[in-house]
Amino acid sequence: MFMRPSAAFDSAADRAAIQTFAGDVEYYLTLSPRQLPSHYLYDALGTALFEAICELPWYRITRAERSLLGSRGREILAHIKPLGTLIELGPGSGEKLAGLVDAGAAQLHGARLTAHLIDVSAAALDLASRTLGALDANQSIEIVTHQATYEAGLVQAAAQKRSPGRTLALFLGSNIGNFDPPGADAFLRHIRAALAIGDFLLIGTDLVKPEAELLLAYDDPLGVTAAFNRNLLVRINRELGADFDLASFRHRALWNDAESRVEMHLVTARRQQVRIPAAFLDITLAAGEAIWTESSYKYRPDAVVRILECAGFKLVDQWIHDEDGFALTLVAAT
Ligand code: AVI
Repeated sequence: MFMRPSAAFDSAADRAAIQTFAGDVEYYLTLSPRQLPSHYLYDALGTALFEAICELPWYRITRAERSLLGSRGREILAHIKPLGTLIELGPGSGEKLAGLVDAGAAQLHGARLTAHLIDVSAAALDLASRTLGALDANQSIEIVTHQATYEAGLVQAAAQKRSPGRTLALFLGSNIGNFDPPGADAFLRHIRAALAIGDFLLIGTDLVKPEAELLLAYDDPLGVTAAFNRNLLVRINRELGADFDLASFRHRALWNDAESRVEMHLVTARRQQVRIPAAFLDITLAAGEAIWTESSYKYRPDAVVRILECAGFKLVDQWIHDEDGFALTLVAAT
């Protein structure tokens, strides 16, 4: 029987997470085409590599969003009167939410706010709480963290809401782009269900742009995105005892115009047999065969509004970063 060396020290939660990972790997790697869910890209190294991607000159999402939140923060918060509660799904370092609160401070008049931060990563929640805690002392923010999936965290945040005033939920970073259209619709409806009529959602979305620009963002000359992608196999080798030959996998990014998405794949240069003991799986990959690891949907501004309307919101305002092709859209729950 396959035993990982550190198994004796794992908590029950760690073991359950490994089992879920193994089950997903077994299911998705036997689909045709073979695939792996993109949320598994984010172990500790994957998260660090993603942060490095955000600093690359060719990946403009983070910078464009930061710039819009800074320049339009005041206008954004002016729509929400009075603001009582913030809910951020995936706060990262907390720097974007802090930027918005900072930029819109004049609109808040020192109002007491509660910020619910939702993430599966305890480290991310800790960092985001410290970033928000370091904000101007004139702006009092009570921080509540939910170490949970977005769906579970939304339910918890809605149940615990105490502050009077409106709620603003934030789903930034174009994270909605990693959901396929039915998944995006279902997820936006989850957010809507956690809000009351008249509450708000601010969502960041990367926009369709010339193919060459998109491909540079997802296949950068420094190879950071390639490392981010390949690390998924490193993780499977480490956590599930697999024997993927990493050196023979090439990172491939392609623009699928019909589906309006950038896809990331890992392509093996040679035929290889792979054993994944913890997933009870043996597979043979043909030379040139690909494993599809991520989709990143790109939107047109009106398409963003349409998907939000379908999920029970109405447009309040939309701000576009023309140079970098990025949109922030503010909608109200109807
Ligand atoms: C987190 N997500 C929005 C990123 C994206 O652009 O789809 C993940 C990423 N994949 C490759 N580079 C960045």
